[in-house]
Amino acid sequence: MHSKSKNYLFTGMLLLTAVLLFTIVDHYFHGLKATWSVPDYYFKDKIPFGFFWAVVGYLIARKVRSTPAKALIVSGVVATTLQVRYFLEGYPKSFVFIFLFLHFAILFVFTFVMFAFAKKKGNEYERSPKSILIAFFILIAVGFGTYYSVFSQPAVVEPDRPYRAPVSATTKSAIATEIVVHIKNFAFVPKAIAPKAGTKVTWINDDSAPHTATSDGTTLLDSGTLEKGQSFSFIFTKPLSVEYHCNFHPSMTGTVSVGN
Ligand SMILES: [Cu+2]
Repeated sequence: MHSKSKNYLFTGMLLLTAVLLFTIVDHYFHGLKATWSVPDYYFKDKIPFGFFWAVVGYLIARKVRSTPAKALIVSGVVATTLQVRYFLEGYPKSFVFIFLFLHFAILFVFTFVMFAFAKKKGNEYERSPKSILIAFFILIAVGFGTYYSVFSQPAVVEPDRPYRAPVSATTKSAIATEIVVHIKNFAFVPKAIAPKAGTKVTWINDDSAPHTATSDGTTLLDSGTLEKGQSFSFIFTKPLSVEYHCNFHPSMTGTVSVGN
């Protein structure tokens, strides 16, 4: 193989390793608090997205000799493009800025270590097959680490019962109808419902992150924390209109308009 293409292969593997390590750490931190939690697809998306922008950042930083400057450019490009995306998706500004800083800091550490390792292993344009082999094994190891820590979640136990216990004949006649609102991918589905008075509304959390269904400014509706698979039911007895949200994720909102 041509030494130049060998060098690109090596650099590509190092960048991918940095992105994978970053995803493991990121996954760990987002799991610490309910307010920091994000949908599961967030991590799956982050790897190709991060790798693409890391390559772009590297191409920009290629001519820079100093390792810190190189790491600064690559991590800056990845962290910025990541947050531009979340901003466009409607995440609150505070979330965007806090994570811009955190992602940048963590990425900087990883890319700095990677570039320092690459430099120590010899001239950047004469990569030996041995160092490519080492990088390859590190990449495989980190790849498996990412898979086990991020994608094979600690066997989240599916509720061993259906979401609702079978409704007995008497309850069934007492409750005219029931509407189910699923909480999925950080949204209430359907977002707006219009039940008749006397309807039972049930919220079911299908996400692995905890959520609530809490009315805005009133104490009418409050599900408390719903963990994965948990549900909350409420019977709306008279016509009214209520807006509600999730206490952990204020961008999650919904409406109930009860009619006659
Ligand atoms: Cu929520």
